[in-house]
Amino acid sequence: MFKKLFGKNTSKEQPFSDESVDLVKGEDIPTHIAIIMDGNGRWAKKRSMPRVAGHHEGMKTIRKITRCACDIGVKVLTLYAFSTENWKRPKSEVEFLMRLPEQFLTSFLPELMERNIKVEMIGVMDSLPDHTQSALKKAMEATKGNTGLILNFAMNYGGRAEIVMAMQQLMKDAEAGKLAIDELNEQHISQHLMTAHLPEPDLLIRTSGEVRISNFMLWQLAYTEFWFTDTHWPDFDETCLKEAISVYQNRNRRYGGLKGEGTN
Ligand code: V07
Repeated sequence: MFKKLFGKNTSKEQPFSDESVDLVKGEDIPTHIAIIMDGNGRWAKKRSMPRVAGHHEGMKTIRKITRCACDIGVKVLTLYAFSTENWKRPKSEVEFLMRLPEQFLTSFLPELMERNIKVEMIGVMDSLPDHTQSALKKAMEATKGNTGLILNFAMNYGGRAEIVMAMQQLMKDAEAGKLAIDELNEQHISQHLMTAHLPEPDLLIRTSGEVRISNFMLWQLAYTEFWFTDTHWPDFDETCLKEAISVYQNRNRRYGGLKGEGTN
């Protein structure tokens, strides 16, 4: 029952066949995939390496998965890179993490341009270090004319904080007489989130065995399919991504086109 509900990775018991990977080539590719990239520290610990080595390796996985998502025809890839909770980590680790966007972009920006990928952010940029903010701004600026995959990084992001900010704006609108309280609806809230211009995620992936959403895109995940795997983020690869998409496609097939008609 649990496996049925959550599609937990069963690849150890049932080797994932090439035949099922082929499903990905068909129709019904998820438009928007969101990923909680967990397990970098655990990956490093297993190898007696410092946690930061896991983060560095995790960055390489982002490149691999971005390329793969782009090739498959995914339109939006949202990656949870830094949560509002992550500030509680040791100062040296936070400082290392804040250098990763610069490192990533220095080596990967040319390929992002070649592949017509647009970099976007959700989260509160203001409280990030200046050097991190400039790297992020530079990447967004350089790729703003690109029309392919949207690579959306969640940086200093928290789902509840995002909803609070939307509500603050809506209350200001109400106070200014621009919105009647009785007319407040779900669309108003969606349109005031940082993802207002994006479709909601079709598929959420979380790596490394934790089965929770940890304050990630709380509003936007209302109808999203969830897929959890025990694989640590640095070990996540193209086959894992295709397996997740294949599970998503099979679930959707089972709905028989009834999705959005009150069955979910
Ligand atoms: C971070 C590496 C991947 C695993 C998860 C946590 C550690 C890439 C970025 C990044 C962010 C914005 C951007 C370009 C790259 C990143 C942080 C952590 C904070 F425009 N990886 N990565 N940012 N990790």
